[in-house]
Amino acid sequence: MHAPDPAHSHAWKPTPLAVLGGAPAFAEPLHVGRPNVPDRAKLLQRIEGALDRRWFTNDGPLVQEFEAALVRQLQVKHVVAMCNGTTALEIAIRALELKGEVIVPSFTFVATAHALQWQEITPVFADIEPATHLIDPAQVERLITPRTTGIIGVHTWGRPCDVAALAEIADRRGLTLLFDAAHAMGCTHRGVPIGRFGAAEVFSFHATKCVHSFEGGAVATNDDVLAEKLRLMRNFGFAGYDRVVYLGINGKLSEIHAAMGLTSLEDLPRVVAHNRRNFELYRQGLAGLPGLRLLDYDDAAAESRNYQYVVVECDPAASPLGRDELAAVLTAENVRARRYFYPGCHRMEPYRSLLPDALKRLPVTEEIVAKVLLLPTGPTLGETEILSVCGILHRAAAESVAVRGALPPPDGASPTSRIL
Ligand code: T4K
Repeated sequence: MHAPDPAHSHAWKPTPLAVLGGAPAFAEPLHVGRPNVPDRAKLLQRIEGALDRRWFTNDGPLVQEFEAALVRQLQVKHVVAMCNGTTALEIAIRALELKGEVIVPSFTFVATAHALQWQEITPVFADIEPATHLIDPAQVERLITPRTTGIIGVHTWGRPCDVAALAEIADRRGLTLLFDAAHAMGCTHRGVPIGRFGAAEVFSFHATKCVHSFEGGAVATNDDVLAEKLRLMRNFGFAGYDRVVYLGINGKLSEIHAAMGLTSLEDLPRVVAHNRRNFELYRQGLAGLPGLRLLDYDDAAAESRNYQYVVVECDPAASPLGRDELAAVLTAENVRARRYFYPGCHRMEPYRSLLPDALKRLPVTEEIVAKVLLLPTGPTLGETEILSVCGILHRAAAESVAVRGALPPPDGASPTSRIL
Protein backbone atom coordinates (compact mmCIF):
# COMPACT_ATOMS: atom_id res chain seq x y z
CA MET A 1 0.00 0.00 0.00
CA HIS A 2 1.30 3.45 -0.86
CA ALA A 3 1.33 6.03 1.88
CA PRO A 4 -0.96 8.95 1.04
CA ASP A 5 0.87 11.88 -0.49
CA PRO A 6 0.60 14.70 2.06
CA ALA A 7 1.19 17.33 -0.61
CA HIS A 8 -2.05 16.34 -2.34
CA SER A 9 -4.17 14.70 0.33
CA HIS A 10 -5.95 17.40 2.24
CA ALA A 11 -9.19 15.49 2.55
CA TRP A 12 -8.37 15.23 6.24
CA LYS A 13 -8.96 18.94 6.61
CA PRO A 14 -11.66 20.32 4.35
CA THR A 15 -11.76 23.55 6.35
CA PRO A 16 -9.23 26.36 5.91
CA LEU A 17 -6.00 26.39 7.86
CA ALA A 18 -6.68 27.45 11.45
CA VAL A 19 -4.63 30.65 11.01
CA LEU A 20 -7.01 31.49 8.14
CA GLY A 21 -10.09 30.96 10.27
CA GLY A 22 -10.61 27.18 10.08
CA ALA A 23 -11.03 24.80 13.00
CA PRO A 24 -7.78 23.34 14.38
CA ALA A 25 -6.79 20.04 12.78
CA PHE A 26 -6.36 18.40 16.19
CA ALA A 27 -8.72 18.63 19.14
CA GLU A 28 -5.92 17.71 21.57
CA PRO A 29 -2.39 19.13 21.34
CA LEU A 30 0.35 17.06 19.69
CA HIS A 31 3.47 17.49 21.81
CA VAL A 32 7.20 17.21 21.28
CA GLY A 33 8.13 15.05 24.24
CA ARG A 34 4.85 13.36 25.09
CA PRO A 35 5.86 10.80 27.75
CA ASN A 36 5.81 7.14 26.73
CA VAL A 37 3.74 4.79 28.88
CA PRO A 38 5.28 1.32 29.05
CA ASP A 39 3.61 -1.92 30.23
CA ARG A 40 1.28 -0.68 33.00
CA ALA A 41 0.80 -4.07 34.64
CA LYS A 42 4.58 -4.56 34.91
CA LEU A 43 5.05 -1.06 36.28
CA LEU A 44 2.32 -1.44 38.87
CA GLN A 45 3.65 -4.86 39.87
CA ARG A 46 7.06 -3.31 40.53
CA ILE A 47 5.52 -0.47 42.51
CA GLU A 48 3.47 -2.98 44.56
CA GLY A 49 6.72 -4.83 45.28
CA ALA A 50 8.34 -1.65 46.59
CA LEU A 51 5.31 -0.95 48.79
CA ASP A 52 5.39 -4.51 50.14
CA ARG A 53 9.11 -4.26 50.88
CA ARG A 54 8.81 -0.83 52.47
CA TRP A 55 12.07 0.08 50.85
CA PHE A 56 11.49 3.30 48.96
CA THR A 57 14.87 4.92 48.37
CA ASN A 58 18.58 4.83 49.38
CA ASP A 59 19.98 2.40 46.81
CA GLY A 60 17.03 0.02 46.91
CA PRO A 61 16.67 -3.21 44.90
CA LEU A 62 14.84 -1.58 41.98
CA VAL A 63 17.54 1.09 41.64
CA GLN A 64 20.17 -1.64 41.64
CA GLU A 65 18.21 -3.63 39.06
CA PHE A 66 17.80 -0.52 36.90
CA GLU A 67 21.54 0.19 37.09
CA ALA A 68 22.36 -3.42 36.16
CA ALA A 69 19.98 -3.25 33.18
CA LEU A 70 21.63 -0.01 32.06
CA VAL A 71 25.09 -1.58 32.38
CA ARG A 72 23.93 -4.29 29.96
CA GLN A 73 22.23 -1.83 27.62
CA LEU A 74 25.23 0.52 27.45
CA GLN A 75 27.91 -2.21 27.66
CA VAL A 76 29.73 -0.11 30.23
CA LYS A 77 31.25 -1.11 33.59
CA HIS A 78 29.29 1.19 35.87
CA VAL A 79 26.05 3.13 35.82
CA VAL A 80 25.17 5.31 38.79
CA ALA A 81 21.52 6.33 38.78
CA MET A 82 20.59 9.80 39.99
CA CYS A 83 17.45 11.84 40.64
CA ASN A 84 17.66 13.76 37.32
CA GLY A 85 20.05 14.46 34.47
CA THR A 86 21.04 17.92 35.73
CA THR A 87 22.09 16.61 39.14
CA ALA A 88 23.91 13.76 37.41
CA LEU A 89 25.84 16.34 35.35
CA GLU A 90 26.62 18.39 38.45
CA ILE A 91 27.85 15.39 40.40
CA ALA A 92 29.92 14.11 37.46
CA ILE A 93 31.50 17.56 37.02
CA ARG A 94 32.36 17.71 40.72
CA ALA A 95 33.62 14.13 40.90
CA LEU A 96 35.87 14.79 37.90
CA GLU A 97 37.19 17.88 39.71
CA LEU A 98 36.50 20.25 36.86
CA LYS A 99 37.06 23.90 37.70
CA GLY A 100 37.97 27.23 36.07
CA GLU A 101 36.64 26.99 32.51
CA VAL A 102 34.93 24.15 30.70
CA ILE A 103 34.15 24.25 26.98
CA VAL A 104 30.55 23.40 26.02
CA PRO A 105 28.27 24.12 23.09
CA SER A 106 25.81 26.99 23.54
CA PHE A 107 23.35 25.02 21.40
CA THR A 108 22.11 22.71 24.15
CA PHE A 109 19.48 22.57 26.85
CA VAL A 110 20.42 25.19 29.43
CA ALA A 111 21.02 22.49 32.07
CA THR A 112 24.41 21.65 30.48
CA ALA A 113 25.67 25.20 31.13
CA HIS A 114 23.86 25.58 34.46
CA ALA A 115 25.50 22.42 35.84
CA LEU A 116 28.83 24.24 35.47
CA GLN A 117 27.84 27.75 36.49
CA TRP A 118 26.02 26.38 39.56
CA GLN A 119 29.48 25.30 40.75
CA GLU A 120 31.11 28.59 39.73
CA ILE A 121 32.80 27.02 36.74
CA THR A 122 32.65 29.20 33.62
CA PRO A 123 31.00 27.55 30.62
CA VAL A 124 32.99 28.68 27.59
CA PHE A 125 30.59 28.41 24.67
CA ALA A 126 31.84 26.81 21.47
CA ASP A 127 30.11 26.92 18.13
CA ILE A 128 28.55 23.93 16.38
CA GLU A 129 28.90 22.38 12.96
CA PRO A 130 26.04 23.44 10.66
CA ALA A 131 25.29 20.03 9.17
CA THR A 132 25.11 18.12 12.47
CA HIS A 133 24.36 20.73 15.19
CA LEU A 134 27.27 19.20 17.19
CA ILE A 135 30.20 20.93 18.91
CA ASP A 136 32.95 21.98 16.51
CA PRO A 137 36.25 20.42 17.66
CA ALA A 138 38.34 22.96 15.74
CA GLN A 139 36.82 25.78 17.75
CA VAL A 140 37.14 23.82 20.98
CA GLU A 141 40.89 23.74 20.43
CA ARG A 142 41.03 27.51 19.88
CA LEU A 143 39.10 28.21 23.11
CA ILE A 144 41.50 26.38 25.42
CA THR A 145 43.22 28.68 27.94
CA PRO A 146 45.38 27.97 31.00
CA ARG A 147 42.13 27.96 33.03
CA THR A 148 40.47 25.22 30.94
CA THR A 149 40.03 21.90 32.73
CA GLY A 150 37.52 20.07 30.57
CA ILE A 151 35.28 19.71 27.56
CA ILE A 152 31.63 18.65 27.64
CA GLY A 153 30.41 17.35 24.29
CA VAL A 154 26.65 17.05 23.87
CA HIS A 155 25.27 14.26 21.67
CA THR A 156 22.48 16.55 20.55
CA TRP A 157 19.37 14.83 19.14
CA GLY A 158 21.10 11.50 19.94
CA ARG A 159 23.69 12.11 17.21
CA PRO A 160 27.22 11.31 18.33
CA CYS A 161 29.76 14.13 18.65
CA ASP A 162 33.06 13.79 16.83
CA VAL A 163 34.26 11.66 19.71
CA ALA A 164 37.69 10.85 18.22
CA ALA A 165 38.57 14.50 17.54
CA LEU A 166 37.43 15.62 21.00
CA ALA A 167 39.29 12.75 22.71
CA GLU A 168 42.46 13.57 20.77
CA ILE A 169 42.29 17.25 21.85
CA ALA A 170 41.51 16.32 25.46
CA ASP A 171 44.40 13.83 25.63
CA ARG A 172 46.92 16.15 24.00
CA ARG A 173 45.94 19.17 26.12
CA GLY A 174 45.51 17.28 29.41
CA LEU A 175 41.76 17.98 29.69
CA THR A 176 38.89 15.86 31.00
CA LEU A 177 36.29 14.86 28.44
CA LEU A 178 32.70 14.41 29.62
CA PHE A 179 29.63 13.84 27.46
CA ASP A 180 26.09 15.02 27.97
CA ALA A 181 24.23 12.05 26.51
CA ALA A 182 20.78 13.18 27.69
CA HIS A 183 19.32 12.53 24.22
CA ALA A 184 21.31 9.45 23.33
CA MET A 185 19.88 6.37 25.04
CA GLY A 186 19.84 3.54 22.52
CA CYS A 187 22.26 5.24 20.10
CA THR A 188 25.63 4.00 18.91
CA HIS A 189 28.76 5.59 17.47
CA ARG A 190 30.72 3.32 15.11
CA GLY A 191 28.76 0.42 16.56
CA VAL A 192 29.68 1.26 20.17
CA PRO A 193 26.84 2.32 22.48
CA ILE A 194 26.93 5.95 23.52
CA GLY A 195 27.66 5.72 27.24
CA ARG A 196 31.16 4.32 26.83
CA PHE A 197 33.01 7.42 25.66
CA GLY A 198 35.11 9.99 27.52
CA ALA A 199 35.68 9.89 31.28
CA ALA A 200 31.92 9.53 31.74
CA GLU A 201 28.61 10.09 29.97
CA VAL A 202 25.49 11.54 31.53
CA PHE A 203 21.92 10.47 30.66
CA SER A 204 18.57 12.03 31.44
CA PHE A 205 15.50 9.95 32.20
CA HIS A 206 13.15 12.91 32.25
CA ALA A 207 9.54 12.09 31.36
CA THR A 208 10.06 13.43 27.83
CA LYS A 209 12.94 11.06 27.02
CA CYS A 210 12.63 7.76 25.15
CA VAL A 211 13.68 5.92 28.31
CA HIS A 212 12.36 7.72 31.36
CA SER A 213 11.79 7.29 35.06
CA PHE A 214 9.35 10.24 35.42
CA GLU A 215 12.43 12.19 36.56
CA GLY A 216 15.87 10.63 36.65
CA GLY A 217 19.36 10.51 35.27
CA ALA A 218 22.56 8.49 35.39
CA VAL A 219 26.29 8.65 34.93
CA ALA A 220 27.93 5.85 32.94
CA THR A 221 31.66 5.20 33.22
CA ASN A 222 34.28 2.52 32.84
CA ASP A 223 36.36 4.06 35.64
CA ASP A 224 36.07 2.09 38.92
CA VAL A 225 37.41 4.90 41.11
CA LEU A 226 35.15 7.51 39.54
CA ALA A 227 32.10 5.23 39.89
CA GLU A 228 32.75 4.78 43.60
CA LYS A 229 33.15 8.53 44.05
CA LEU A 230 29.90 9.18 42.17
CA ARG A 231 28.05 6.72 44.42
CA LEU A 232 29.36 8.42 47.54
CA MET A 233 28.65 11.92 46.26
CA ARG A 234 25.03 11.16 45.37
CA ASN A 235 24.50 10.05 48.98
CA PHE A 236 25.94 12.98 50.97
CA GLY A 237 29.42 11.41 50.85
CA PHE A 238 28.47 8.64 53.29
CA ALA A 239 30.88 5.70 53.18
CA GLY A 240 29.22 3.98 56.18
CA TYR A 241 26.62 4.81 58.81
CA ASP A 242 28.73 7.50 60.47
CA ARG A 243 31.54 8.10 58.00
CA VAL A 244 31.42 10.93 55.48
CA VAL A 245 34.36 11.01 53.08
CA TYR A 246 33.36 13.60 50.46
CA LEU A 247 31.26 16.67 50.11
CA GLY A 248 28.09 15.06 48.80
CA ILE A 249 24.53 15.90 48.01
CA ASN A 250 21.22 14.06 47.77
CA GLY A 251 21.22 12.85 44.17
CA LYS A 252 19.45 9.53 44.81
CA LEU A 253 16.80 7.95 42.62
CA SER A 254 13.75 6.56 44.44
CA GLU A 255 12.34 3.05 43.98
CA ILE A 256 9.17 4.31 42.30
CA HIS A 257 11.29 6.17 39.77
CA ALA A 258 13.45 3.11 39.20
CA ALA A 259 10.29 1.00 38.68
CA MET A 260 9.35 3.27 35.79
CA GLY A 261 12.95 3.40 34.53
CA LEU A 262 13.20 -0.39 34.34
CA THR A 263 9.82 -0.79 32.68
CA SER A 264 10.56 2.01 30.23
CA LEU A 265 13.96 0.55 29.34
CA GLU A 266 12.27 -2.78 28.53
CA ASP A 267 9.92 -0.82 26.24
CA LEU A 268 12.74 0.89 24.33
CA PRO A 269 12.70 -1.44 21.27
CA ARG A 270 8.97 -0.77 20.74
CA VAL A 271 9.42 2.98 21.18
CA VAL A 272 12.37 3.13 18.78
CA ALA A 273 10.57 1.04 16.16
CA HIS A 274 7.58 3.38 16.36
CA ASN A 275 9.76 6.51 16.26
CA ARG A 276 11.58 5.12 13.26
CA ARG A 277 8.33 4.55 11.37
CA ASN A 278 7.26 8.08 12.24
CA PHE A 279 10.60 9.42 11.06
CA GLU A 280 10.24 7.64 7.72
CA LEU A 281 6.75 9.08 7.33
CA TYR A 282 8.10 12.57 7.99
CA ARG A 283 10.89 11.92 5.49
CA GLN A 284 8.31 11.14 2.80
CA GLY A 285 5.81 13.75 3.92
CA LEU A 286 8.22 16.67 4.12
CA ALA A 287 9.83 15.92 0.75
CA GLY A 288 9.38 18.70 -1.77
CA LEU A 289 8.73 21.44 0.77
CA PRO A 290 10.81 24.41 -0.36
CA GLY A 291 13.43 25.58 2.13
CA LEU A 292 12.70 22.87 4.71
CA ARG A 293 15.53 20.45 5.51
CA LEU A 294 14.93 17.39 7.67
CA LEU A 295 17.99 16.52 9.73
CA ASP A 296 18.26 13.04 8.26
CA TYR A 297 20.17 9.84 8.99
CA ASP A 298 22.36 7.80 6.70
CA ASP A 299 20.39 4.56 6.51
CA ALA A 300 23.43 2.79 5.05
CA ALA A 301 25.43 3.37 8.26
CA ALA A 302 25.08 0.41 10.62
CA GLU A 303 24.22 2.46 13.69
CA SER A 304 21.45 2.28 16.29
CA ARG A 305 19.40 5.42 16.75
CA ASN A 306 16.43 6.29 18.89
CA TYR A 307 14.72 8.64 16.37
CA GLN A 308 13.49 10.57 19.40
CA TYR A 309 13.67 14.01 17.80
CA VAL A 310 12.35 15.08 14.41
CA VAL A 311 14.37 18.20 13.64
CA VAL A 312 13.79 20.44 10.63
CA GLU A 313 15.64 23.54 9.54
CA CYS A 314 13.74 26.27 7.79
CA ASP A 315 15.97 28.26 5.44
CA PRO A 316 14.63 31.83 5.39
CA ALA A 317 16.05 32.43 1.89
CA ALA A 318 14.27 29.45 0.33
CA SER A 319 11.11 28.87 2.36
CA PRO A 320 8.00 30.90 1.53
CA LEU A 321 7.35 31.22 5.28
CA GLY A 322 9.82 31.73 8.10
CA ARG A 323 10.41 29.25 10.91
CA ASP A 324 8.35 31.24 13.41
CA GLU A 325 5.54 31.65 10.90
CA LEU A 326 5.44 27.89 10.36
CA ALA A 327 5.47 27.35 14.12
CA ALA A 328 2.53 29.75 14.47
CA VAL A 329 0.62 27.91 11.71
CA LEU A 330 1.22 24.58 13.46
CA THR A 331 0.37 25.92 16.91
CA ALA A 332 -2.96 27.21 15.61
CA GLU A 333 -3.68 23.62 14.47
CA ASN A 334 -2.77 22.36 17.98
CA VAL A 335 0.60 21.02 16.84
CA ARG A 336 3.06 22.20 19.49
CA ALA A 337 6.26 22.30 17.45
CA ARG A 338 9.23 23.53 19.53
CA ARG A 339 12.20 25.81 18.82
CA TYR A 340 14.81 23.89 20.87
CA PHE A 341 17.33 25.35 21.88
CA TYR A 342 16.25 28.87 21.10
CA PRO A 343 17.82 31.39 21.68
CA GLY A 344 20.98 29.49 22.71
CA CYS A 345 22.45 29.41 26.21
CA HIS A 346 24.65 32.44 25.45
CA ARG A 347 21.52 34.58 25.08
CA MET A 348 20.01 33.32 28.35
CA GLU A 349 20.81 34.64 31.81
CA PRO A 350 23.18 34.62 33.55
CA TYR A 351 25.38 33.96 30.49
CA ARG A 352 24.08 36.88 28.45
CA SER A 353 25.27 39.27 31.18
CA LEU A 354 28.35 37.37 32.33
CA LEU A 355 29.70 36.42 28.89
CA PRO A 356 28.61 39.15 26.44
CA ASP A 357 31.51 38.39 24.07
CA ALA A 358 30.38 34.78 23.44
CA LEU A 359 27.94 36.01 20.79
CA LYS A 360 30.78 37.02 18.44
CA ARG A 361 32.18 33.51 18.06
CA LEU A 362 28.87 31.66 17.64
CA PRO A 363 27.74 32.48 14.08
CA VAL A 364 26.54 28.94 13.34
CA THR A 365 24.66 28.69 16.64
CA GLU A 366 23.02 32.05 15.89
CA GLU A 367 21.98 30.79 12.46
CA ILE A 368 20.71 27.41 13.67
CA VAL A 369 18.64 28.73 16.60
CA ALA A 370 16.76 30.87 14.09
CA LYS A 371 16.08 27.91 11.76
CA VAL A 372 15.32 24.88 13.90
CA LEU A 373 11.88 23.50 14.59
CA LEU A 374 11.10 20.18 16.27
CA LEU A 375 8.03 18.29 15.15
CA PRO A 376 6.04 15.96 17.39
CA THR A 377 6.73 12.24 17.32
CA GLY A 378 6.54 9.25 19.67
CA PRO A 379 4.17 6.32 20.08
CA THR A 380 1.09 8.52 20.59
CA LEU A 381 1.40 9.64 16.97
CA GLY A 382 0.83 7.47 13.92
CA GLU A 383 0.54 7.79 10.17
CA THR A 384 -2.66 9.87 10.24
CA GLU A 385 -1.22 12.51 12.55
CA ILE A 386 2.18 12.70 10.84
CA LEU A 387 0.73 13.01 7.37
CA SER A 388 -1.65 15.66 8.68
CA VAL A 389 1.24 17.66 10.14
CA CYS A 390 3.10 17.38 6.82
CA GLY A 391 -0.09 18.29 4.96
CA ILE A 392 -0.46 21.46 7.06
CA LEU A 393 3.11 22.46 6.18
CA HIS A 394 2.51 21.83 2.46
CA ARG A 395 -0.68 23.79 2.56
CA ALA A 396 0.95 26.67 4.48
CA ALA A 397 3.66 26.83 1.82
CA ALA A 398 1.06 26.83 -0.97
CA GLU A 399 -1.01 29.52 0.76
CA SER A 400 1.94 31.50 2.14
CA VAL A 401 0.74 34.92 1.00
CA ALA A 402 -2.61 34.55 2.78
CA VAL A 403 -0.93 32.98 5.82
CA ARG A 404 1.56 35.81 6.14
CA GLY A 405 -1.24 38.32 5.83
CA ALA A 406 -3.17 36.61 8.62
CA LEU A 407 -0.30 36.50 11.10
CA PRO A 408 0.56 39.53 13.20
CA PRO A 409 3.59 41.34 11.74
CA PRO A 410 6.93 40.53 13.34
CA ASP A 411 7.51 43.30 15.87
CA GLY A 412 10.65 42.23 17.63
CA ALA A 413 8.62 39.64 19.54
CA SER A 414 8.20 36.87 16.97
CA PRO A 415 4.69 35.51 16.34
CA THR A 416 5.55 32.33 18.16
CA SER A 417 7.14 33.98 21.17
CA ARG A 418 3.57 34.63 22.32
CA ILE A 419 2.35 31.19 21.35
CA LEU A 420 5.12 28.71 22.13
N1 T4K B 1 21.16 17.99 28.86
C1 T4K B 1 20.38 18.03 27.78
C2 T4K B 1 21.01 18.08 26.43
C3 T4K B 1 18.98 17.98 27.91
O1 T4K B 1 18.19 18.03 26.82
C4 T4K B 1 18.43 17.91 29.21
C5 T4K B 1 16.99 17.88 29.38
C6 T4K B 1 19.30 17.87 30.32
C7 T4K B 1 20.68 17.92 30.08
C8 T4K B 1 18.81 17.83 31.72
O2 T4K B 1 18.18 16.61 32.08
P1 T4K B 1 17.02 16.62 33.22
O3 T4K B 1 17.56 17.31 34.44
O4 T4K B 1 15.81 17.31 32.64
O5 T4K B 1 16.79 15.14 33.46
C9 T4K B 1 12.25 19.39 28.35
C10 T4K B 1 12.65 18.50 29.51
O6 T4K B 1 12.13 18.99 30.74
C11 T4K B 1 14.13 18.36 29.66
O7 T4K B 1 14.34 17.21 30.44
C12 T4K B 1 14.80 18.15 28.31
N2 T4K B 1 16.23 18.12 28.39
C13 T4K B 1 14.40 19.26 27.35
C14 T4K B 1 15.01 19.06 25.99
O8 T4K B 1 13.01 19.23 27.19
P2 T4K B 1 11.02 21.67 28.40
O9 T4K B 1 11.25 22.91 29.15
O10 T4K B 1 10.92 21.77 26.94
O11 T4K B 1 9.79 20.84 29.02
P3 T4K B 1 8.25 21.01 28.81
O12 T4K B 1 7.61 21.05 30.15
O13 T4K B 1 7.95 22.13 27.88
O14 T4K B 1 7.80 19.63 28.15
C15 T4K B 1 8.06 19.32 26.81
C16 T4K B 1 6.76 18.86 26.14
O15 T4K B 1 6.36 17.61 26.67
C17 T4K B 1 5.60 19.79 26.30
O16 T4K B 1 5.09 20.06 25.01
C18 T4K B 1 4.55 19.04 27.10
C19 T4K B 1 4.98 17.60 27.04
N3 T4K B 1 4.86 16.93 28.35
C20 T4K B 1 5.79 17.20 29.31
C21 T4K B 1 5.71 16.58 30.53
C22 T4K B 1 6.75 16.87 31.60
C23 T4K B 1 3.81 16.06 28.59
O17 T4K B 1 2.98 15.86 27.69
N4 T4K B 1 3.74 15.41 29.79
C24 T4K B 1 4.65 15.64 30.79
O18 T4K B 1 4.58 15.02 31.87
O19 T4K B 1 12.24 20.72 28.77
